[in-house]
Amino acid sequence: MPQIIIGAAYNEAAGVAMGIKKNKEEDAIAFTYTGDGGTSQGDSYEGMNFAGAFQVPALFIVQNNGFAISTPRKKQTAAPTLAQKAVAAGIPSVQVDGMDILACYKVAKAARDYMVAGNGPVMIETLTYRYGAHSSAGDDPKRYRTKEETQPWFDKDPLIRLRKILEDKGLWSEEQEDKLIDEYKASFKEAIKEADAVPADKVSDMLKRTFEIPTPEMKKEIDKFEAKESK
Ligand SMILES: Cc1ncc(C[n+]2csc(CCOP(=O)(O)OP(=O)(O)O)c2C)c(N)n1
Repeated sequence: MPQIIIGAAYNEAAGVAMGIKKNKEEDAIAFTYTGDGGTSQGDSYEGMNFAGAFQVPALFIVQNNGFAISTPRKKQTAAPTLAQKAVAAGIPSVQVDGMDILACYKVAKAARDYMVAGNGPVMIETLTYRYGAHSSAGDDPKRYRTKEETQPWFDKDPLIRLRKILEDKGLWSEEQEDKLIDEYKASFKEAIKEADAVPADKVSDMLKRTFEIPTPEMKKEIDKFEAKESK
């Protein structure tokens, strides 16, 4: 489930994991992602504390890409690593090269196996980098970082590294890649066509979906928009 309040998804994951434990759902875990900035927000500590206290199968993944929008990781916390924030909650944690797909897979699988066996929560900190802006709404990375700093990360691009490994093993070729790219381009075009064909949502419908029983203020808003939309 998407969560715009950064760090808050830690509480949701801990809650879902509690449900999994109570319902004795075998083979299930709850997992959530946040950025490095998410771990500077109080909710993430609460979520980890809850998960640790109740030993529920919640996997906390921190995508440490070095920046919370423009705030560098070093200015956000004095903690030498983000992974160690979990240690205080009694949660085992690990740092992994987030630019290495196979290393990430190995660590994630080990964490999942450990949790499914009933061992409680885990935290994984992936060390990575944000290539572009935080969002297209006014963030310009040129204002807070240099090309010299950025370039070494591009050289470690996980997709290029994985392609090299697969090619070395004879499992992938340029022809296969070209074919796949063509297939994706076609399905992308198709998806855009389908999305464009969906009728535009009405504001009143969006408001009606917000609460099962609208509050009096919401009801006024719905009436206002319905009056406008019927013109
Ligand atoms: C509680 C809360 N405070 C502030 C914001 C505004 N905000 C949105 S994203 C963000 C930074 C998030 O940093 P990080 O998790 O590292 O994401 P990244 O910049 O790497 O995309 C902030 C402060 C928010 N969404 N929620």
